[in-house]
Amino acid sequence: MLSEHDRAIFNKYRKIVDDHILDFIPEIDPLSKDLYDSMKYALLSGGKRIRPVLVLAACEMFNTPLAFVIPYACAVEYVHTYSLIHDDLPCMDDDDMRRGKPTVHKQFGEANAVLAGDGLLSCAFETMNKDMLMYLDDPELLKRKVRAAYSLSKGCGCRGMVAGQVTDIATADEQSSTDLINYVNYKKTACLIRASVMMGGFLGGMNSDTWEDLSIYGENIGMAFQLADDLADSSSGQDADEATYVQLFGREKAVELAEQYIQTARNAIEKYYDHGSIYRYLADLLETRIHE
Ligand code: GRG
Repeated sequence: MLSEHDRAIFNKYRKIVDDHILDFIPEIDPLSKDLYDSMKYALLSGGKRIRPVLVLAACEMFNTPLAFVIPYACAVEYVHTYSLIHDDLPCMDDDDMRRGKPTVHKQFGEANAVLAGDGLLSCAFETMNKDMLMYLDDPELLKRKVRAAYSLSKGCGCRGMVAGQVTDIATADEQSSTDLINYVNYKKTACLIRASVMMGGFLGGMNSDTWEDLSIYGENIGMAFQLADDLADSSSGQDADEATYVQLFGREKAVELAEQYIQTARNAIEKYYDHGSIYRYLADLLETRIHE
């Protein structure tokens, strides 16, 4: 049962992301208007904003001012949006529709879609670096921001999401094993979700005990998130030829495993529940989704 209180807090933060999502896109020369239009199209096409809200959880958990966190929350959504644009391309998943609308390459052409992804990825790091410039005289606060930015770099890059996508493609024709599926799910999906949680923690100045708890939460929520997505795809007949945990072991086992991840995530953060409605809500929401 989803708590109305937690849902209201989650929605409040989601609206904050919606209100600020274009704020950090730099002014783009009219000669490059296609770039702005395609990035804006993707950013405003109805994402759930789960990753940026997980960054903003720092405001609730550590009482961190919104202005301190919002550039980093938007940076994560820029990275996530880029990954979806590239994932939809004909050379990858070749999807025509996302969130009920034509994908970016269908709307703006393939070259513009590649460039919109490149633009968003660059914007993410430009946004964080520009913000850090304002803290050069405050090493303590700057440290928090550098750590948050590094967390995103690691989560989305060559040891995280991009690595997962490459492995997924490289092993598409192989007989899948549990280890391989877990590896791909961890890298492709959980790394960016964990990074979002950790970014919030770094920005909020977490201590080492909290680091451990948030890391466990982020990792397990991330793994459950991918299983929930696979379960939803299997219900709708999508990705029927993809090797997923659901394909390999069936829905019942996948639900059971997702429950285990969700429970581990909950155990890690329940002691923070007074200030952790966002974390709890996402765990509850995922639990609802896997039983749909
Ligand atoms: C192309 C470098 C590169 C990476 C792509 C994220 C990814 C890797 C591929 C997308 C395919 C996919 C379904 C990955 C699993 C992650 C996932 C469940 C994405 C969807 O996230 P949501 O549900 O999306 O948060 P919305 O639409 O709400 O933003």
